[in-house]
Amino acid sequence: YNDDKAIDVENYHTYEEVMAYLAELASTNPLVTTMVAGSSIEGRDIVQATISSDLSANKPIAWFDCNIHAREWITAATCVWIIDTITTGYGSDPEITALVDQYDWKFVPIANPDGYAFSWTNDRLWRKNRAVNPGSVCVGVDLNRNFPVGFGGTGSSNGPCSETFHGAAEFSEPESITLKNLIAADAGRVKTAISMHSYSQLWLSSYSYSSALPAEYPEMLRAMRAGVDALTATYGTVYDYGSTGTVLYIASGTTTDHYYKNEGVVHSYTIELRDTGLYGFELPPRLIVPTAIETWNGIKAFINAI
Ligand code: ING
Ligand code: ZN
Repeated sequence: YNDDKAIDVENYHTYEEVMAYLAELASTNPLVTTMVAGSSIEGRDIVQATISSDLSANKPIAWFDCNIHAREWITAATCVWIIDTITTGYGSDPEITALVDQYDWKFVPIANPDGYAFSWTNDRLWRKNRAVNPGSVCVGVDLNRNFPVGFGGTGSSNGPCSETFHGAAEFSEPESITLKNLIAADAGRVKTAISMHSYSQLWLSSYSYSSALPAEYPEMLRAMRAGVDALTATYGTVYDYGSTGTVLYIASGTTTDHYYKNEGVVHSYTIELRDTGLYGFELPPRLIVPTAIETWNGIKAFINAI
């Protein structure tokens, strides 16, 4: 790999390594700025990286949260790979140059730093954050059940020992407040907000808290189809797409419903990356680059379609 970089983007990296990569990028590449958007329960920085060719232009934004679930390592790896590809390609790759001239690109590569760190050191399959739950021996809140739309409803649990524990109240967790604040800070400019998850190979829209369909669903379907068609055209990886409540299952209190329903981001999606269960959350490193390439091809086609 390129020795000039703090990390090799074709491998998985610890929280500290990813943060070092982002810091180095911000200090060496004029397109990149980083900000500490918030702190986790255990005091780790939640960092947003922005790629912009002109911050003063207030362009529309393509926004991504990655690794809100600790064990879904392919999501941070894919977001880092995309950051690397955009920053490397700007000025030489015409399609990337056009996409950066048209949009500001913002990424929260590790939205759940404590859970991510814990999944490296203690439990590879940890999902939640690392909140201490009063009155329970069980740790952690499912951050993707801690948002307000349908909070506490179907597909979430009020038991702190559950993998889908919604927390004591909506926005009880600093990690979910941080994402909420980032989207709200760019209100009116966020053209698309995408939450990266794994695994299942799905491109999902609202609603997730019910099987009802949003008013803009035909437009969402058209955009998702454009993304999935280009993704699949890359290596033949099969994806399904549609509303979360009809394609996957009902889940209340999710990011995607919040960005759509409360922040007015029509093109709000969850992408469930590879695979369909052979390796599951423990996708081997050799599959990072193919996963990232096909996902990026899908995102490019999707964004050119909206
Ligand atoms: N899947 C998501 C989860 O939080 C999901 C599925 C997506 C639910 C979008 C709701 C909205 O359960 C994983 N793998 O985390
Ligand atoms: Zn997930």
